[in-house]
Amino acid sequence: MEAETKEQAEKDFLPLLGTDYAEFYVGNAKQAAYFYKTAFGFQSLAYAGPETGVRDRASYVLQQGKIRLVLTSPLKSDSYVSDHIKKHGDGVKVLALLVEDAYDAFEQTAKRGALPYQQPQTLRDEWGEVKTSGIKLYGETVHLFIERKNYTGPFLPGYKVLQSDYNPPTTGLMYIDHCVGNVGWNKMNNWVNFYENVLGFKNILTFDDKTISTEYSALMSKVMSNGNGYVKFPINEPAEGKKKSQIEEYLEFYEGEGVQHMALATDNIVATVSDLKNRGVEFLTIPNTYYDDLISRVGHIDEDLEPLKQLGILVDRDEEGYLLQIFTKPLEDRPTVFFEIIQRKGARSFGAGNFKALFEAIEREQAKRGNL
Ligand code: TYF
Ligand code: FE
Repeated sequence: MEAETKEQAEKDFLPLLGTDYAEFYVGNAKQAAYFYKTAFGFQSLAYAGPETGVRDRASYVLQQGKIRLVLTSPLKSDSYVSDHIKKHGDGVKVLALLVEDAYDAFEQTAKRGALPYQQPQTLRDEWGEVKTSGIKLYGETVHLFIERKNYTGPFLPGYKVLQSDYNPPTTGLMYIDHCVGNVGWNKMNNWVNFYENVLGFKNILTFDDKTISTEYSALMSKVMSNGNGYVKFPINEPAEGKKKSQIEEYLEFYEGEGVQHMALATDNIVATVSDLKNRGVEFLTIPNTYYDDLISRVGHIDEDLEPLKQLGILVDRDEEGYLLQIFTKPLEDRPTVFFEIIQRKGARSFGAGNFKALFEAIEREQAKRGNL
């Protein structure tokens, strides 16, 4: 057998099978679960709290397609969850990644410089065992590694199936396409290096302050992807511009670095967004003039223009195809986390052609809040 090059030997040190779940720390998980079920069509999956022997918090696990959200609230003020909410408001604490081997994931990343968040442990219940470990990410956000190949339970040991009588229909959301982090001034490359060196990711796209129209926006962004492309984490940092960067506004109100948006994929964005709007989800609005030259800009698309225009859905094309996307307003009173709804039709990019229209829409919201 030929000798393996160093690169080949290194390349699969952290095989990721996908995103296992995203956990939000929120002030009132019961109400948050109601919101994500009612407005976004998530389904009740599991629960942990006093009724299941957990004394200090309540966690609701919701699912739609492959997307799992966990909503966790503290039951007392003296709690790491309370501390997190007091500082950041509702936000994403955990981005959990599905791995083959959670002990090895910890060892491999720790030896490459990851800061430990949770030592590897094995959790057991009547459905088998789950192995987990965790490392620190930007701000107070963390990555957990989840190994569940010997587990048949609803979620994790400690959780029980949650049978709810309230089950609004789904809205067609299928999987998490990407999760974007906002980091501090000049910190983007630190986190790019972290994803490259510690997790073995690659920088697949870069938007510098020249690519992004300088007139309107002031941010830089690099997209990090793992080897199989299942997991993508763009990183934004603020840049100096004429107006206050949307990233700066986030950092101010989140009181630190954290997850800015999660992009949720659908295979019928017109149906999904119509449904979400009818359920009260609020989206950023784009001027009608955006649609005047859309077809000359992106060429033929399968969708009728009129519903896209009615709903405010954006379209962009790259060498491989096109994508449709739209952004919700912030999901909290603090202008922090929001969702993107995305449908990919071949394109693997992130909608750079929409940045100007999108950032102008964000700036109109910033101005309403007095933060521009
Ligand atoms: O994830 C992306 O790159 C796109 C566009 O502050 C984007 O969704 C980039 C930066 C930003 C908001 C959206
Ligand atoms: Fe995005």
